[in-house]
Amino acid sequence: MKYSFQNLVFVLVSFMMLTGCKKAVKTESAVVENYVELNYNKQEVEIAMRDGVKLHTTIYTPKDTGKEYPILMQRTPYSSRPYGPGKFRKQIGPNEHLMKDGYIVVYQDVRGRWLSEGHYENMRAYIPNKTSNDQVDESSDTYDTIEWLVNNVDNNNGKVGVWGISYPGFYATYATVDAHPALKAASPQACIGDFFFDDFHHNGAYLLSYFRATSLFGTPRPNNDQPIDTAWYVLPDIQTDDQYQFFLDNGPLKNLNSFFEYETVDTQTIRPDGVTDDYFWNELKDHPNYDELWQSRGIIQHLKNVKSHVATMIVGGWFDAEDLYGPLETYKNIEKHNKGNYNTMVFGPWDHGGWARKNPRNAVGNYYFGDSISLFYQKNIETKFFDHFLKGTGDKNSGLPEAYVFDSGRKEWKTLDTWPPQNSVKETMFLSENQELIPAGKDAVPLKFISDVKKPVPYSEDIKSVFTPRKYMTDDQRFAARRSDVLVFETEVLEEDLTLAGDIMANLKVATTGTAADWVVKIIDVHPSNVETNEEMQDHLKLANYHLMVRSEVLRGRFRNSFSHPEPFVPNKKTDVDIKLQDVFHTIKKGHKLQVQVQSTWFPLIDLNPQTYVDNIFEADEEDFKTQTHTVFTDSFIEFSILK
Ligand code: PG9
Repeated sequence: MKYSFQNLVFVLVSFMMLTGCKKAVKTESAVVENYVELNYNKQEVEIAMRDGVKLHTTIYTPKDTGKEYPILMQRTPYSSRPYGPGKFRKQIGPNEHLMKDGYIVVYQDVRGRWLSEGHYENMRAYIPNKTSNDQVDESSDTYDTIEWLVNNVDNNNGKVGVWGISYPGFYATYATVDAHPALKAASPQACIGDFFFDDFHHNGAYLLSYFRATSLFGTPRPNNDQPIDTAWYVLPDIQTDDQYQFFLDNGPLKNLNSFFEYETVDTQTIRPDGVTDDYFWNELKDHPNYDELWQSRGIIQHLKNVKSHVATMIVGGWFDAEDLYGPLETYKNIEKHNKGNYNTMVFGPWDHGGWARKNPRNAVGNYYFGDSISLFYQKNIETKFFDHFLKGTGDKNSGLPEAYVFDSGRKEWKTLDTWPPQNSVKETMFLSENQELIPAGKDAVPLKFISDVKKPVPYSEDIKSVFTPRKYMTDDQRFAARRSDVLVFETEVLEEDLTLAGDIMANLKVATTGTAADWVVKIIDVHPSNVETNEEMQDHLKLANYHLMVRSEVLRGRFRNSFSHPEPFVPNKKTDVDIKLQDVFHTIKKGHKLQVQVQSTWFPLIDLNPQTYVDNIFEADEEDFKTQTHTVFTDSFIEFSILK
């Protein structure tokens, strides 16, 4: 009797269920709940850095000691927990394929966080040309950790990979700077590049929507900064889901200071300098410009000499609200300054970290992009990358392309030899007084709108009290298009597909009756009326005529000429404001329209601009906030990167 494969699997699984066999079955099906405990040993060690500070490090090693394994490490400010014997993560490593293939997986609390000793510095500045062991940063901490691991962990094959999403992604990028020779693969994912352009600021505008996240990094540990295994910070609670009304009623940013005094946080910490305010809130409010504090902590500037023994795969989401600047600039700068390196990028239709999730249906907010996009990435891209460089599998060049990018309009993957694509060309479209986007500019007509500080433009119809904003990146923009303080410009219905592939430059010619203003540009794919609504859609919305936001960006107008040296506007003087919008890969299909919206408030995604110039908006008073009349001239133009 010939047993079919299915029968064999059925017999095997039945046998194991009958015998209560505990060893996890390595099938394609979902991994059993306690897979890690069944297949890995866990140890926790304190690894001494070159300055003597010990970092708490959790090491998962395969129980099968019959072979050697590469090491995959994540360094994190979010804790390497669970701590203590007998407590295991449900999944370890970047994805379950790698976990099941067998790797030594390491998680480390970075310096000054959780159970690691030392003092935490947000986005710790890199120290070039170190001359002594007391000069330490995340590069030296990573180097010292790798040195310890390869010399002390049993059954390791001497090859190390690092990965991380978001802040852990920043540490993965950092690992490539003055990299340890055993570091062979790094995958910074949604990696923070610079807090003045990622997360807490966009082009100098403060992301008020990050308000709650401030304490996460701002509160020093209690008992004078001693290692601790439980969360010590308290996220401020505004006690309402209506963030728009709360922050509008709250008025100037200075009224938020009280949320960051120590009496509201359950800790008796006295900072080393005796200051009792929240660290990070102080830094945000005392450094409104791109000064040495922010500049010194950006990692992008240090990617000029990444050793060629480190293969890099930068991963990001086209609809990532938190870190888009970081992964794009990380990929581009490694590519620009390290010509011989293996450096690739993967960008898909994901929000922050979406590629690491296992839900088979991939959507961002209201918008559905397809099934198993993340699962495809995990199995066929991420696993292939690490297996190749750490286990030597696959052909000589991993078989992966330079750019694995998803066209969010056509909803399909493309593999390209470069990013941006070689056949992507700049095309200019001008704004017109008839709300059109036209290929050739006409006379400069002033289009005016009232920017009312009492009625700022909401950043979404669906504003909730969030830790960080996410969903809005694909929100429908019809609600905004119908406001008199949002200027709308759009093409005719497209007679053929138009593929945006690369960055977008908005070259605005503006004026204001005031002396300060923010400028927001949104790029929108206007859907026709004959499209099927998908299940993710909010009840009151339909996909027919959906105004899908594809890209958006703000520039705080004072920084139009320099992020470090802000300038007021001269009232009523026509002024250039150029805004770079991050890369997109999106086909606006035939039958759709390309639309551009221009506005000056985006609340409370970003804080409200007083619209009268003050040196520091975090210190502005109620009377500084004034409604103004803004003007956009129709010789403003948008430079798109179009795939030919
Ligand atoms: N980049 C993300 C973040 C940083 C800081 C505050 C809140 C979020 C992240 O690490 O997830």
